[in-house]
Amino acid sequence: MRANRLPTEEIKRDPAAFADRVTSDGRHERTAEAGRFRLVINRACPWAHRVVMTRRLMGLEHAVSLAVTDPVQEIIDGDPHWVFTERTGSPDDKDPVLGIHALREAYLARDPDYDGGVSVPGLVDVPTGHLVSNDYDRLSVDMATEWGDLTREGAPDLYPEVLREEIERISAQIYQDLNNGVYRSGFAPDQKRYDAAVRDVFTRLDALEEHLTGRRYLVGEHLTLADLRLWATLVRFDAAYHGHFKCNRRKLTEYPALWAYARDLYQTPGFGDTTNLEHIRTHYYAVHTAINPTGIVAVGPDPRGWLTPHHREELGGSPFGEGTPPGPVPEGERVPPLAEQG
Ligand SMILES: N[C@@H](CCC(=O)N[C@@H](CS)C(=O)NCC(=O)O)C(=O)O
Repeated sequence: MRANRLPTEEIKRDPAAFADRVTSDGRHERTAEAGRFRLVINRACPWAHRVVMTRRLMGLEHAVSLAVTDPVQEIIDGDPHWVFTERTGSPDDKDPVLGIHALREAYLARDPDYDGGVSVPGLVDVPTGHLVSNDYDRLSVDMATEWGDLTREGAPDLYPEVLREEIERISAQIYQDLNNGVYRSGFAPDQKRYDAAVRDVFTRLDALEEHLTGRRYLVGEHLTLADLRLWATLVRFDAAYHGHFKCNRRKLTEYPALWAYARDLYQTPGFGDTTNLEHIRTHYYAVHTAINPTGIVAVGPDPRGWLTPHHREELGGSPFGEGTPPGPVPEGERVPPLAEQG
């Protein structure tokens, strides 16, 4: 997808360009090792956000460092590119660890002939500067299940064996209708495809509203990767998708159960503390000039509602199951206080 060109067909998603797997036993391409890899993200990107949440919930912050790109991509050779700037903590506009300005340099270090898209999240091998994987789904699943002793004591089981089938079933629906449905709506090339996409979005939200009315989490009694997947879209809904992607039949705040569910997670360590609503609004509205040619960033909504009581604990369940919440966000990774994100 080229976000600055007028859409002529339905949004297409290519398979990940690089998908080396990292596991503690090294049975695939790479072996998990503390300090070896750097995770490059953008705070606006929902696909990257899922990996950041997984990393934090699993306590992998000490093992995999984090590099945050500027919310506004830079046009390089006609295409928008993720870049490191002083605004997001990179002195001289270069990532201090990788020494690069644009993420695409890590793709080119891996394959000098690479001419495909460059996306976040990207896991980079620090010693060589090579991109290891931009497969956000696999990165999340592997961090949740394959990093063994590098994960923290008390890390939750986000992908329990017995629930995997159910997690995958609900995840496929959420991907099609919501995670990607909002993009299909926002980048629809014509009325017919917009109508179909936006119908999918709200049909799925209606179904999830019902599903979450009597239960605290999507699957089982505690947080799973399915919740991370849904929440990454919900937290962006009113700030970006409702206006910018024209998903405006209802706001998230008009769904009692979904809005309370979303607030419950926002207030759980790993969720709100990895979210930057200002980056979300700025990125979507400023970068997608094909659908918002002036680049004017919409002002709302007031973010403070995220901190209001949700009463979802009355439904039972516990966020971390047998595990415990993660500790404080490491210095240098903290997002600004919510009131300053408006
Ligand atoms: N690469 C994955 C998902 C990751 C993704 O789409 N990331 C977006 C940001 S939210 C990105 O980096 N897009 C490239 C661009 O905006 O130029 C896919 O397309 O299925």
